[in-house]
Amino acid sequence: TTVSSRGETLAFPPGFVWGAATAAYQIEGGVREGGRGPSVWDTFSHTPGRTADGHTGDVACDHYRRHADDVRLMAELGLRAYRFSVAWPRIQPDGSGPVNAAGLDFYERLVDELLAADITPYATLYHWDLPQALEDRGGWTDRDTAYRFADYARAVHDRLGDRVGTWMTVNEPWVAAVLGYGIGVHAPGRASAAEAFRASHHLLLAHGLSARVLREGGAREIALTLNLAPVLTPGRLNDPELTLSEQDAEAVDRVDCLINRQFLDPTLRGEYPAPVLAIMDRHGGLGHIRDGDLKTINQPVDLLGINYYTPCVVRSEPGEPANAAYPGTEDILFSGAHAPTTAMGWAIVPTGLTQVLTRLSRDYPEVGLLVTENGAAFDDVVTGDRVHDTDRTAFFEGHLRAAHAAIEAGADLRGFLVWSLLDNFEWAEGYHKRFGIVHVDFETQRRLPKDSALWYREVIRHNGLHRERARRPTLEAVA
Ligand code: GBH
Repeated sequence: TTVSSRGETLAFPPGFVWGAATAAYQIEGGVREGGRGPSVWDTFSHTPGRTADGHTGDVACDHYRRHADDVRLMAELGLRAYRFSVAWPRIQPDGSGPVNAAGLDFYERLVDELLAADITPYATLYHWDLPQALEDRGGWTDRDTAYRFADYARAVHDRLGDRVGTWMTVNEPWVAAVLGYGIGVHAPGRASAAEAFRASHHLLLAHGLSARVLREGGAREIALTLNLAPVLTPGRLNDPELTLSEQDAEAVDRVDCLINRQFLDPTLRGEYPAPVLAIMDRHGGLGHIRDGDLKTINQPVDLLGINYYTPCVVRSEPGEPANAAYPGTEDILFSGAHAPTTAMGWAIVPTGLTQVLTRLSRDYPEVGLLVTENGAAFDDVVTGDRVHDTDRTAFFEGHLRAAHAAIEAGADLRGFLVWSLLDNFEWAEGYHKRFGIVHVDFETQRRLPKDSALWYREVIRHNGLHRERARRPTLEAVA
C-alpha cells in the first residue's frame, strides 16, 4: 500500500471531536415500526433490478431495536461523537401534516442514551429517505418539497433542540440530486439532467429554509454536509504544483464548479458560479431559480461537514461515452486515478483530503470545518472473532495524517467522524460493500469490532496518532 504510515506521534488540537457516522435507512430496519411511512428508498430497493441482489433496508442492522446496545458499543469504542440521521418518514409518514409522536420518541431515546454515555449527538435531518408521498408529488423537482422540509425540521428541532447542539440539514445534495434524479442509480431512480438541476436547487433551498427555522429555534450550531472532491488531472495527482494547459485548467474548473462550487457558493456566498448557470441554462433553463432564493440559501452556517472519499480526475479530451453525472462536460474525459483502490473501486488518495481542507479554509475562511465522513469498503475476512482490516486502518491513518497536515497549514478543522460505525446497507450496492469499523453478521446481527475500531479507540484516547500504538504489530506480538 502507498498509504503513509511513518509511525511518528501526531497530536490533534485540544477538544478535537472524534466519532463515527451512520444514516437512518442504512442501519435502522424496522421500516414498518412505530408508524413509519414508506420512503423513496423502500420503493426503489423493492423494485427488481435496482439494488445488488435486490437487497433492501427492511432489516439492515436492526438498529431500530438494538439502539441501546449500539450506544453501549460506541461507548466501549471510546467514541466522543455520533452523527446519525433522522428518518423523515418516521416523523411525518406522508411527508407533511401531523407529526408522528412515536417517531420522535425513538430519536429522543437514542439521544438520551448518547448523552448518558457522554457521546455528543450530531443530527442530520436528511440522508436521502424522502417520504414516498412527497416523491409522488414531484419529490425534489417540486419546489414545495423544500417548504415541507422546513416544517419537518421545525418538528424535530422542537422536540430535540434542548439536547442536540449540532444540526446538519442536508447530506450530500449532489448525490441526492445527481444519482437520484440525474442518472437514476439511487432512489427515486429518475434520469434527467434538467430534473437533477431542479432537485439540486430545491435541496439547497431546503437547506436554507431549514437553517432559518433552526436558527429561530435557537440551535447552537447549524451545518450542512457536502461530498467534496479535489478535481485533479492525472499529472496533478503526482505533482499538485504542475502547471496545466489552458484547456485542462478550464476542464478542471468546470468540473469543480459542478461537484463542489454548485453547493459551496450558493450556501456560503449566495451565488451560483457562472459555469453552473450556463450549463443549467442548457438543461431545463433557470426558471426554477426565483428572486430571493439565493438569499434564502445563503444562511449563516457555523460548520461545514465534509464527506471525503476520493478525488475526481479529469482532462480536456472528449469523454466516450459522456459522463451523464456531469452534464456539459462532453469534451472532458473522466479517468481513474493511478492509485490503489478500495472495494468500491475508488482511488485511495489521502492527500486529496489535505487539498480539500486547505482550499476551503482559503476560499471560504469564515466557516468551521468538520470531516463528517471518511472511510472505505474492503473485503473483510472474519478470522475467529477478529477482523484484521489492516487496509482500513492504513486508510484512516493516511487520512488522519492528511487532515493533520491541513490543520498545520491553518485549516479550522474541528473533528473527524469515520464512515461508518457499522457495516450497513450500502445503497445500490446492498450489503456487499462493508464500510464499518464494526463488522455486522447480517444473519445473526452480531457486532464484532474490527481491528480498525480497536486502533481508532487508541487514536481517540491519545487525541491523535501515538507512536507505540499506531505501529504495526511487532514480530513478538504476531508470534
Ligand atoms: C457517502 O456518499 C454517503 O453519505 C453514505 O451514505 C455512503 O454510505 C458512503 O458515502 C459510502 O458510499 O467517481 O467512481 O471515483 C459518498 C458519495 C463517493 C460520491 C465517491 C462520488 C465518486 C466515485 N461519493 N463518489 S468515482
